[in-house]
Amino acid sequence: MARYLVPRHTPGPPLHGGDVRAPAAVFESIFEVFLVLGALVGVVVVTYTLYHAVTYRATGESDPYADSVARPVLGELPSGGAGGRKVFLSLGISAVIVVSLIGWTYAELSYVDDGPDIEGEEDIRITVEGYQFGWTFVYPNGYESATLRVPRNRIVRLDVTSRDVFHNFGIPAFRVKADAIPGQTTSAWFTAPETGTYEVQCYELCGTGHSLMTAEVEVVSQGDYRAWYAGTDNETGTPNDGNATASQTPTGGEPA
Ligand SMILES: [Cu+2]
Repeated sequence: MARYLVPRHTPGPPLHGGDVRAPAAVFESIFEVFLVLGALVGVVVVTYTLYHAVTYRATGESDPYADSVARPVLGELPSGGAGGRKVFLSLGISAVIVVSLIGWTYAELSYVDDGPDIEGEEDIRITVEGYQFGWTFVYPNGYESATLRVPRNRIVRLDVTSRDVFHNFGIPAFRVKADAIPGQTTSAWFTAPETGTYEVQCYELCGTGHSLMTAEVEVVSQGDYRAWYAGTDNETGTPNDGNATASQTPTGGEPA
């Protein structure tokens, strides 16, 4: 597994001058914002609770605050804490935080869903076909491969479908995941900032070979990609790239 996580750095032009955020970066920022806000709210709530637990702890007397504190009864809004203002304040702050998070997250996920709109973008649109048990990648010129070879720092758009049963195409390193459903096409996109080899997995239990339904993503420099792609013109068939094992039916009957 580790070999998929070690990128080899190659210098190249930045992705559209930094205009395009990769889905992986979007998910990363959503995670960070939720982590920071959640930790912040947690610290405030726990500190406030502990402070009051210590301040108003039982001291052996029956109720030392019986005279100074009005205890609320069931069904009644607490009148202590500045006449219930605290309750409305905390509800209000919570509502503002939650509504803002929902709005912001929705906008972020819509961006990932729609994909970036870039003028003059080199069209790298690849059809992904899932089958029991492997993946075929079809390039615009008809070239088919068992390995997804893409240039780094480019928008790669995928049209994902299936030849037989429901599959789910996923590249964990790039936070890409799309249903592969026969007769339907699901769109997905990603950008890969670093060259290297990454792993494709199927994320929908699709039969005995489900767990073997992997493929490799080879991210190469833009120059290498153009040179390679020019050599694939009108050539059809799975190239001998050593990844053909993914298409073989497993003999072990391994549980998925
Ligand atoms: Cu599958």
